[in-house]
Amino acid sequence: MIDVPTLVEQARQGRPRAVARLISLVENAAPELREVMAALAPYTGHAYTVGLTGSPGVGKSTSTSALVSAYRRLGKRVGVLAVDPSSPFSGGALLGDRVRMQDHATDPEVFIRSMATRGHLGGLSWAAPQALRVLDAAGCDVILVETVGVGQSEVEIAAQADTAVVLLAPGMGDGIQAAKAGILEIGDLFVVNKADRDGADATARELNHMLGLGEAREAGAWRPPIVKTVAARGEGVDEVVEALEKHRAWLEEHGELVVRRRRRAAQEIEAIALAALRARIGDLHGDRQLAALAEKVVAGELDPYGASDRLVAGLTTS
Ligand SMILES: Nc1nc2c(ncn2[C@@H]2O[C@H](COP(=O)(O)OP(=O)(O)OP(=O)(O)O)[C@@H](O)[C@H]2O)c(=O)[nH]1
Ligand SMILES: [Mg+2]
Repeated sequence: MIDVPTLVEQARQGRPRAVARLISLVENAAPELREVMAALAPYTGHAYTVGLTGSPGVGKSTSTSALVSAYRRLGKRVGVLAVDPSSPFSGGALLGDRVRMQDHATDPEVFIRSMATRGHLGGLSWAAPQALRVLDAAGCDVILVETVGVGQSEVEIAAQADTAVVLLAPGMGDGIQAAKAGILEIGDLFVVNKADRDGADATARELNHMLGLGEAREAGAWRPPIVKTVAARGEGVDEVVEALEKHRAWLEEHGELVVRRRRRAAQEIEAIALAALRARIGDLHGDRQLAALAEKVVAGELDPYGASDRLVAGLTTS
């Protein structure tokens, strides 16, 4: 038996084990989640979330770790959610499952968690926002979400943050790659990392050109800054924090913060509803009913819309 009220209370006090257990419930799509989320709801809405995305190897984890240090110097409690499509579930390790994060492994004001994307029951769009809720209720001032900028749902997770940071590195043909993946348009802030390497200035110029940053914009519009960093040495990271704070202030000033959060909540609700519907179709009809309908469709006795109507009608009448 899981004592949800006690777990939630401990998580609110920032106890790492309780936070880890709650996120495990999210990963496992545990039946207690409904109760957990209801209990957490009044304590959410405090954290500022920052999504970091970019091609594999551009330095997202290194930058995230450097940002954690920078925010810790400001006395902030920091959460990190690394959404990692390549690694299997780490199964509950809250701390230090990535080498780069070891620096923070013993800091009680830092919560680090990685989540695998593949094989998750409800999908990433279902799980990631709920993990964020746990970290938010645990009193994190800032939550950094690292996702690899490949795959639509990974990019979406970053885009749903209060501020989306797109990282690039010189000499990887990255500008073009990023444009293909469609991640440039989500950037509120661009970081050209590995500025210790040749070509950082050229990458920044190319980016500036591609984004049309030199062109005139509407008064009051946000103009995404480009910051050069050497994350491995912590260089430029304070400038990134400064740019993040500016964007956050802009969001608040223009009423955009609440707009973004409502949009994020709408997507979250939809993801949960879709998962629930899918589960209900499975429960009610099982494969048998679906197979019977498929048989009729193949035989030409029923069209797929009619078949779908029957499936959905069964959900609402019973
Ligand atoms: N020269 C240089 N190397 C860096 C810099 N930042 C990170 N690296 C190195 O780049 C490599 C990849 O860094 P990560 O932080 O793991 O990159 P990532 O984007 O998180 O990688 P994935 O999560 O695998 O997509 C590591 O070997 C880092 O040490 C930098 O500013 N300069
Ligand atoms: Mg990484």
